Amino acid sequence: MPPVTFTLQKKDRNTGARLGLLQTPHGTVKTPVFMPVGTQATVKTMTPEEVAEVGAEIILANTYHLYLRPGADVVREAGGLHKFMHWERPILTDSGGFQVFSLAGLREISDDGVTFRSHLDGSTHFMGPKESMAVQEALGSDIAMAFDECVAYPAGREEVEAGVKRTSRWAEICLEVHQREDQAVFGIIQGGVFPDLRRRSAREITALDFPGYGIGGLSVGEPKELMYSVLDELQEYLPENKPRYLMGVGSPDCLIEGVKRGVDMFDCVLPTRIARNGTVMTTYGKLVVRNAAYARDFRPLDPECACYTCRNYTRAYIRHLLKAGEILGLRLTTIHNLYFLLKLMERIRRAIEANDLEAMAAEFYAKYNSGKI
Ligand code: PRF
Ligand code: ZN
Repeated sequence: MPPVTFTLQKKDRNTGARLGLLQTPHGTVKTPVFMPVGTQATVKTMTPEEVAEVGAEIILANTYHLYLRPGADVVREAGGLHKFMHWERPILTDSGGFQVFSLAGLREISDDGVTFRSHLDGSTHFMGPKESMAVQEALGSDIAMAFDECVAYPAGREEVEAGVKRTSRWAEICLEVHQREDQAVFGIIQGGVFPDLRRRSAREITALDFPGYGIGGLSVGEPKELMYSVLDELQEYLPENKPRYLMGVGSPDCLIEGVKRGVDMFDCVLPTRIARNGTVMTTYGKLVVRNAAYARDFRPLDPECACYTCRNYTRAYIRHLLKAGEILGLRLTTIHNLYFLLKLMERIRRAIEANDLEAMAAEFYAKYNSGKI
């Protein structure tokens, strides 16, 4: 048996939405799924028990960060990432491709990989497909991502085409060198917003027959409508029986619109990052709980939320914690935001099951965009 299998359970009648099960060596994940980000082997501010408690079934960690610190060998010696961080559920690791390419000015790309400077101490490193696979094997994630080149937006056709070529070549190398039988490798499709390059990337990557496919190079600054049209166009080039993972996307509207266009997996720092800036997502839209307006607001963050934070604390108290620089404030907003997004995914899955996704989405948007916080 391959280490990771995807079972398509249901297709929505009216949209491209799908319901599925992703089976991994560390358990089964219901899709569509949102993966909280644990870049440095921790979902910032939360214990793994709390991450599970808010409903997460799988988390993401980053090869780039863990390679630099504490180092792949430390994690291997610990018995792998699951043991190291005390999270025994599924883990997906991103390959480092995106993170390394995000280091503007600190990198140099060749056909073999990327030479880059550490954001920690300025030391020089090289990472290509072989190195990325070796690190991800040491980490022991359930799903490793192929090493790709994510071209920034906007970019010219030539640059995007070069990225597609490298991404295809690197994908082959990733498969050639990958050894671990308890770890799956997902390919990544690039191609920017050029329909023919997307099609070419999809053809070349799917020809390699990965057990799942990342859709990279989106949500990098392009208008949302452009991202949606790329997703629309990609659908016919992606095999139905493999999971599709839209990388780095996690705002409520993009989750809903991505699911409608056949996406099964998402990850994003958004819920956890904005939480630490004092912004929370609620049924009635975003709320900046740091604002003075909430100093005497003794309601929960979201009166319709059943998370630990909303069951026990008020906006006024959380604002006070954030203003006072108290760590608990960051924990409480993070718990709420993750619970909120994971509940949204649960609602989406239930709606697909009931052939009711469009109505559910309309109802969600009507409240979320109402401004009646
Ligand atoms: N490639 C990889 N990781 C990613 C991306 C990508 O293109 C993105 C783009 N949104 C986020 N994370 N490997
Ligand atoms: Zn809540």
